[in-house]
Amino acid sequence: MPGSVAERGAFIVFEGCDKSGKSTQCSQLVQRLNDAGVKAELLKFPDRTTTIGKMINSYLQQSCQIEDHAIHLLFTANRWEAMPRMTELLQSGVTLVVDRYSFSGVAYSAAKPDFSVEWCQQPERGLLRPDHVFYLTLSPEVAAQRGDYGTERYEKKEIQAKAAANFDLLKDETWTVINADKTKEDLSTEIFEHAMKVVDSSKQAELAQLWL
Ligand code: 2DT
Ligand code: MG
Repeated sequence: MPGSVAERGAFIVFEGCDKSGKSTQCSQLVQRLNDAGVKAELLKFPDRTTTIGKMINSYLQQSCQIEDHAIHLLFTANRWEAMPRMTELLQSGVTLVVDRYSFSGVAYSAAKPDFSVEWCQQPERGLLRPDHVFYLTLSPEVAAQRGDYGTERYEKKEIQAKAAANFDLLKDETWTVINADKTKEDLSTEIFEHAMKVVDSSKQAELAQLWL
């Protein structure tokens, strides 16, 4: 079209506690978007494949200790190192579906004693701001039915409950809270329909920065 500027992709994030089905929903959304002719890629934080990500992986698997402030900053650095590539993909029209982001960074670190939400947000300031966040919540009953947590650090009821309370503090108008007690198929249809609207409304919008 003459005079039209290139359309960018949408930046869509999934947040929620463990076992909320985030990863499944992320993959299904990418699949459905691609099937609908929308170029989309799946990303995940922490990205355990980079040098920083490998340190985070060892920490989560409890094979090393890292001081609480230091690990918080490593999780953040793991996002900063991804910014150039994410910006390029979005600018080139690719929609990014991202499994966890800064909100997990803040929610889990601020669940530790003596950590404030504000302190945790500070190093995240200026990262790319998502166009939309799907926040998957799970009732404690359904969470219990889904079986035991794994053995990674943070996979404990008390920490998940504190993280959930912190997520609630971070919600804004760009979030949709989705009750994930429903079947996978119902959820995935609901999310896809909403995501298509986000893809549409993000095309001409400027990329923005988080918490500035
Ligand atoms: P996964 O189970 O999704 O791989 O997450 N976490 C995650 C943080 O503490 N800070 C962060 O910035 C991010 C992205 C949540 C592994 C765990 O890491 C936590 C669960
Ligand atoms: Mg996990």
